[in-house]
Amino acid sequence: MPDEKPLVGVVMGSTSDADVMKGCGDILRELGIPYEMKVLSAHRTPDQTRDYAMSATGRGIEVIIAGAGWAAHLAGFIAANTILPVIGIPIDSSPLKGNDALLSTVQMPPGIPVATVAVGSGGAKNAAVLAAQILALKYKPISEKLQGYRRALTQKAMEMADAWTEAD
Ligand code: RP5
Repeated sequence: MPDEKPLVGVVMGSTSDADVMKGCGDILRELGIPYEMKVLSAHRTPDQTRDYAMSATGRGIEVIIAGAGWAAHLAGFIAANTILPVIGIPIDSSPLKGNDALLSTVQMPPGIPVATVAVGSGGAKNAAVLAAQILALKYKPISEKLQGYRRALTQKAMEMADAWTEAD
């Protein structure tokens, strides 16, 4: 996989977002999807973020995932500068526990959507799965990996339910 060109661009607003974003990379790797991960900020490095968004298609990126906290404009700013699908993860890094990031990520004006997933680490994982679902329309191996991922989830849930007793 390291030799393959990335299909997914994963960006986060700060190095402090890395713990939350880790689950995103873990699932992309599990599904065999080549990706790149970068730290870019709509507020602190706007020129570099714009360049990244505008060059993504030319570099072979097909989906962008952007995670940010506080007044999170990263996903929306990237969406404004590319027509690639953009998935936004509101990160719960502020005193408002991600409520601020959720609204600033999800409430995009008509015409410039950001597909916003759940707040925090669960959302980071779901962003990877959603990116895979988009890519699965075109790449059969990714579709097969996703189907296996779903089967494993179901299997695990059934095993846990079978092992559970009220005494637990
Ligand atoms: C946002 O501000 C980042 O996405 C991060 O969640 C938050 C805080 O960043 P740091 O001050 O920790 O660098 O832009």
